[in-house]
Amino acid sequence: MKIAVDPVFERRLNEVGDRITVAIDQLIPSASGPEAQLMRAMRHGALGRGKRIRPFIAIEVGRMFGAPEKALLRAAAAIECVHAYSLIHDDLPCMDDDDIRRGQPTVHKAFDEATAVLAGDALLTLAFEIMASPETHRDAVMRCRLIERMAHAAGPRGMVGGQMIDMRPEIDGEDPLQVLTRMQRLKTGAMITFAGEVGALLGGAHDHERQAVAGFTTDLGLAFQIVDDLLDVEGDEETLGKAIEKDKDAGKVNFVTLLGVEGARERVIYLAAQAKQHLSSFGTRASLLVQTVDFVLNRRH
Ligand code: GRG
Repeated sequence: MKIAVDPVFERRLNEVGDRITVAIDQLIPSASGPEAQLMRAMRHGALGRGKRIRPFIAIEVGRMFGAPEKALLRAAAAIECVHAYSLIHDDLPCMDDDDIRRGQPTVHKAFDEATAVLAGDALLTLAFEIMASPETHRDAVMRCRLIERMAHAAGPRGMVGGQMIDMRPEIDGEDPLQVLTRMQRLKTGAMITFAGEVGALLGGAHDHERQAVAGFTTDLGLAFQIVDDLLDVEGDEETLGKAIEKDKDAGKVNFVTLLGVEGARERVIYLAAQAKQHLSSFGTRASLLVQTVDFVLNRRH
């Protein structure tokens, strides 16, 4: 499964990641009063060493269709704020109860639980404020579209719905692989798919182009989750920046427990090839996105 990741791709991913970090830092308000702790907790949760893969997808899909850079950067920053919120809440004792995230104490450990809940809430609402601002796009119809799609991807029919299934899978009588695939599609897949959609919408892509991008992000999202499950058994905690064997310890079903390590690897390779196939009609314009697939396959954190 090892494919060398192009250094040009890595430099581009790092560049985008740095720009997103700076943008979010500037978008989180500064405060000196009693609410200053909230802003510190938001920065702690959002500015750590994340891969910024969702913003990268949004920006690179957008560039492929000639979308305006400022709109892309702000919308991508909003996506990363939603992601950061989800990680903060996912780490809480009432959910996954994790102490380490991105190689540093989780927000409720560095601060306290109430602050972590509020920091997550504030990042989520900040994301909508960013998307709704005329600074992101002058056309109100486009802004409404982005807001509606983001709410859909993050909400009950997307990430939050998937998290609920993850907490109470109720597999009785159903095919566990089907339940798991649906859960993943909502919990992890919806925001990855939304990232591609943002680039396509802001770039004015045609319907058939948007469908190709959606096919790519759907397969990539599933591959991403299966790799996450493989890293849970094969990764090391220091590189991952979080605890491993969490699913095993919690007695949870995941793609590796259902398919086995080899079966999971085969599934990832199949999905990766399919994800690349969706991009074939874009030719060399999609080469960075094609390399994103290899990056996801090779990721160690
Ligand atoms: C609590 C509302 C709510 C939702 C939680 C996305 C999510 C839903 C939880 C994240 C927990 C998790 C480990 C999910 C599996 C895959 C995944 C999304 C990993 C984290 O994303 P990365 O690898 O993280 O992109 P970085 O740190 O690189 O940004």
